[in-house]
Amino acid sequence: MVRRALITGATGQDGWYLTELLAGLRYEVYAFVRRTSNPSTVHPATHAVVYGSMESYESLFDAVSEVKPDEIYHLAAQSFVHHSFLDPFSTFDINATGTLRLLQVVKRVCPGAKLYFAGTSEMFGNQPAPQSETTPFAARSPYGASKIAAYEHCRVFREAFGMFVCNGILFNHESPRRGREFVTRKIIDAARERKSVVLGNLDARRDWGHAKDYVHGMYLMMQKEEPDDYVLATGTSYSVADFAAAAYRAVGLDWRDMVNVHYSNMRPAEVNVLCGDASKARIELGWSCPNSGLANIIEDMLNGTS
Ligand code: G4F
Repeated sequence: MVRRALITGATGQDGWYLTELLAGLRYEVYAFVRRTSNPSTVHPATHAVVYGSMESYESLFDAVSEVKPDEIYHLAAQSFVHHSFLDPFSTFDINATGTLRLLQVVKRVCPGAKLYFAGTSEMFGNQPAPQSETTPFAARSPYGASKIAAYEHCRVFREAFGMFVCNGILFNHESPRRGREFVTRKIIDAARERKSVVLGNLDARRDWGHAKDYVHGMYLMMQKEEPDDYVLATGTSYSVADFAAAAYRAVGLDWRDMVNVHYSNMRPAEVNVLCGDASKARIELGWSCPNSGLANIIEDMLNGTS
């Protein structure tokens, strides 16, 4: 029996690597894509594209009815934290209400399907590190707040209706397919071209892993008998300055000559230190992150090999 996976947010970084992984495992992968998205970013191994948006209950209903997926990987989101301060309404509608629309559709159309929800370490805000599944949430951005609302709905549907819904709580993960608005890609693009870059807060610390490892973790969560919530993280954090220093060093330049700071790249509220404890995923899922590690991520992003 061929397994069918429906991926929302299939045109993003994680959608790309997840499609590659699932197609390699002989899944039929269906990409749920906004009509405005650039179709060229759908992985070539995609079985079929179904059009719709997280704002449209009807389009979700039609897509899920048509595909009848065994597994749904819900990655679609307004995922740029900075933008969420400027447009909290559409951030909430896409991320929180959109997830609720999908949950309701799955409940009505195929309640036996497994659903993965892309939660995030942004939900922890400034809680002390290391953050794990038992760390209380304390969002610092409309993005984080929208993801907490979605996470809670996923938990409620799991408990109230017995649906298989997993919440991944993923720390930052990068790759050559990372969007240009994120700090790692911004630094890497500048370093590769031997140009200077204008950044915001250099002191913020992030636990950066490689997207390839993290989509594998999503898949492992969905293979469990019982749904649960899992943190995926490397357990090591670096500052934005550390990342810039390492990236420019890799091309033979001194970051102190290349990095400038402008307040327009600062956020009204910052998450200062994210560093995750992924012990539960390592023990219960057998998850590991062999492609992660700062030097490997930087090399991969500079070379754009995967
Ligand atoms: O690369 P970032 O924009 O990623 P951020 O905000 O940590 O969010 C990413 O990871 C989350 C998981 O924790 C995801 F949920 C989310 O969707 C996204 O993938 O910023 C990283 C850090 C921040 O502290 C930011 O203030 O870098 C700092 N920073 C400094 N200068 C900058 C810049 N960020 C951006 N984007 N651009 C700058 O010029």
